[in-house]
Amino acid sequence: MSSAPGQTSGTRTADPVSARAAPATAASAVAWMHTARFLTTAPRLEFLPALDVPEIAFVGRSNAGKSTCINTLTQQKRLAFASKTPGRTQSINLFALGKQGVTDAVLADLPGYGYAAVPRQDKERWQQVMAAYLVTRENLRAVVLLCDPRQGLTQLDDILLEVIRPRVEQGLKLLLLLTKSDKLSRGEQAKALSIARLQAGGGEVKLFSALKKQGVPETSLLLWQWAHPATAEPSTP
Ligand SMILES: Nc1nc2c(ncn2[C@@H]2O[C@H](COP(=O)(O)OP(=O)(O)OP(=O)(O)O)[C@@H](O)[C@H]2O)c(=O)[nH]1
Ligand SMILES: [Mg+2]
Repeated sequence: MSSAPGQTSGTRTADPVSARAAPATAASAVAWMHTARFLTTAPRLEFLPALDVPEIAFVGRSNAGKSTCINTLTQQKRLAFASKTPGRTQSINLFALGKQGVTDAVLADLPGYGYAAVPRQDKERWQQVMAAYLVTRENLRAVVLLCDPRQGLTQLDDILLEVIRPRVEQGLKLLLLLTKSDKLSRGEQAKALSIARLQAGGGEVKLFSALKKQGVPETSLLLWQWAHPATAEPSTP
């Protein structure tokens, strides 16, 4: 990655008119996702640039599949760093979305939590950074909480849900994404969905597989709608 922490590559943000112009079909949402490009990386919260476009954060346990999910949604092999080794993502990485180079939303890939081999001090530091990000990030529009349904929600996932609950009550969108669904039978998928719906506290729940591309159009469309609330809502006569 060539950019120094806190540095952003040149970006124009969308005016409300161009944001309204995009059609809301799954196919166009998938094409929108494909426009993703690296924006910046921040080792600490204070290096994150203030932005005025909607931001969608990908959070979850280390190894849950956050970076892989971003690469799959954006159809780019190595936009986000994915790895078999938990703890691969160490900084907050932002990716800009929008056609013709006009940024109308941003995806944030966050380091995972709960990886046992990370020293306790680092873990606690990161949990504080994460909580601060989720509570204070002004343009945060949606949180995608990724969870491997074979493990279910962990204690740290529950804490995260508690941290964001006040913002969810005020309109922050939440998607609980059940990753690696290719590892589950159809019956196990249905069971995982119904358990997760009880846990999601009114948030959306979807199955996702990077391997089988399950959930890609649905998730893309949902994120597009959340990033363009004025356009996505049915117009009143
Ligand atoms: N079978 C299968 N494996 C997956 C899927 N998504 C991710 N993986 C694998 O899970 C491992 C972790 O994926 P990452 O995307 O790096 O996970 P992460 O949540 O970004 O991890 P951290 O950066 O450590 O927080 C990798 O070996 C991926 O190949 C999936 O849909 N199916
Ligand atoms: Mg990662």
